[in-house]
Amino acid sequence: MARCVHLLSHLLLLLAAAGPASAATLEVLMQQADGRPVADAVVTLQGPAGAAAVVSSAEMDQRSQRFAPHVLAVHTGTQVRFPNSDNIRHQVYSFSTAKRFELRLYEGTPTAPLLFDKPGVVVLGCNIHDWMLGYIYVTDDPHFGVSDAQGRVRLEQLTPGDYRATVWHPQLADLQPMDGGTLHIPAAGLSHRMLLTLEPASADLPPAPTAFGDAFNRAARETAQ
Ligand SMILES: [Cu+2]
Repeated sequence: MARCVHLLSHLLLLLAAAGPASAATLEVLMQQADGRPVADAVVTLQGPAGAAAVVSSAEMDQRSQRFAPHVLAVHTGTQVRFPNSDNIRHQVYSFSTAKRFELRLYEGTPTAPLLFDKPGVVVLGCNIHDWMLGYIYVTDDPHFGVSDAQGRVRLEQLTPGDYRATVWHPQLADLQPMDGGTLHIPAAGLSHRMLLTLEPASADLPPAPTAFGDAFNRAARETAQ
């Protein structure tokens, strides 16, 4: 009996030691078929129960007349602040069913953040600057991340096991999420490459100064006459 208890305590010690060390890391590389990295791709994971990286607040800034970040991923129930780092006014709105809103002309950060309480894609625009386009991807999945300029997403503190991956990017057909398949993530972690087929991007940059365009169009009209 004493021996049995001794074995059991030994086993418990081993399990305790394995606890934190068994948190695995997933590294995803998002690429197009030709090898170009895909930035701003969201990957979300559903999987075995474990510590979920639920963040309850986030920020969608406006800098140089663009949304920053271009794509923000948040968990359902997150409060999002909309600071304005530009010294001009913006009027941010969305007609998306997951979150319909309009922030009246403002400078600086509106006092109250907005609650994103439904999963889905929220397309952001600005009434003043037509080219401004941003996205908030709201997910029920406990683990998620957005790829950087090199196409990399890193998800840490995952319980080893099988996960169901979902991928989203603003240039996927019809703005629909894509099934990312099942990923078996061992305790040692996993590096995984995902291929995305993207539609052409719509510009989210300010239009080029029009002086040249106007002169060009005038010259073209005159030539045509
Ligand atoms: Cu604006």
